[in-house]
Amino acid sequence: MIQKCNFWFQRLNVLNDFVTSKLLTLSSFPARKSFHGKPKSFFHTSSAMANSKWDYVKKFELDDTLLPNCFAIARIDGRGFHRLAKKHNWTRPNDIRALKLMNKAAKCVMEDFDDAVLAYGQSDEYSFLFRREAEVFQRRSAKIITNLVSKFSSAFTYYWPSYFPDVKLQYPPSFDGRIVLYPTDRNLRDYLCWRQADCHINNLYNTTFWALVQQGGMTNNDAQQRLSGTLSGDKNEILFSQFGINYNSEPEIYRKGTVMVKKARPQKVSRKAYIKQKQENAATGNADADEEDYIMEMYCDIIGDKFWSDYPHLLGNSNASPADKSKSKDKVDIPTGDDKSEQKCGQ
Ligand SMILES: Nc1nc2c(ncn2[C@@H]2O[C@H](COP(=O)(O)OP(=O)(O)OP(=O)(O)O)[C@@H](O)[C@H]2O)c(=O)[nH]1
Ligand SMILES: [Mg+2]
Repeated sequence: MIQKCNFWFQRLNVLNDFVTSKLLTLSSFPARKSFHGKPKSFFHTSSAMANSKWDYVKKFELDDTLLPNCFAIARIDGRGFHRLAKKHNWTRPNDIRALKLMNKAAKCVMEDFDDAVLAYGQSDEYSFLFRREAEVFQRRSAKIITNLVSKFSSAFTYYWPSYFPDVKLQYPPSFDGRIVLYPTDRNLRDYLCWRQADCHINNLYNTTFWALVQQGGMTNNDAQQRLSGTLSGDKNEILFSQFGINYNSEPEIYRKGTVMVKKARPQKVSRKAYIKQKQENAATGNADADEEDYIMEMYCDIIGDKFWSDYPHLLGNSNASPADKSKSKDKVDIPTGDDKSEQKCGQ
């Protein structure tokens, strides 16, 4: 009996597949698409039943929704860029082509993610700030970071020939990525201070180290010994007295890293309409000037207060409650406590 049932189920499945494929080839038949974009079966039979039997596996997936009302920083970092730099003969300690390529990839990410309002990059890393109210991918952490890191990697590879026209890319580069939440303005600003201070410390060390090696003729080991235990004043002094280099005159992109800021949209224009307009401008004609305006690229200090008072829209309003933004349709009168009639209603 069971064997007979199985036999007929199999027949029905074959018939189902046949009818579905035939109907989908007829242009007059509206193709039914499932959520995932695959054609749905015409009949629901054992395969659907079997699927529901295995549905429980979805329960193993963990919820990774980012907490509401927090800033989210997505940071990417080049994997093994020490090797990538060596393999492609990047100039030491800074290769402007590599830094500009990183900036180009970061700009692609900024264009792709409306909610990324600021980015900060140095060396082989970039941090992207998502505003508190970001709703991208329903704030699903893995979905955001995987899409972001894959966009960054593909842009880095795609635009490589524009920045290294004479250097063939030897192998596909990759990046890691993570998202960290910051609940307060101060926490967020301290995170960015940490990254910019890191840029300063590394760049001062590397500039002095490579001056000792390239211009001073020292071995790597000797240069390392020479710098061991030195403070930043000592390194400035070595650069100036031995090599005539004033560290403060070094290019700002090396000393401070790159900051990208999305311009505040004009009041009264919805975020969606603003972005759409900017994208249309970029696609038609006046792209360069407009795009530059839309995402500003700067090499400036982000540790002090000036940057934050120049661009207050980056932090938004930390006291705004999501409840304030709910649609007025859903508004209900909430008893205030001193309203006697409301209290009566509640009795
Ligand atoms: N020559 C040169 N090297 C660079 C430049 N930018 C980044 N790098 C290299 O990239 C490295 C970045 O540091 P890390 O991220 O700590 O090192 P990594 O090799 O990428 O290692 P993981 O991130 O742990 O995979 C630097 O140490 C440099 O070797 C550049 O402009 N010129
Ligand atoms: Mg790295």
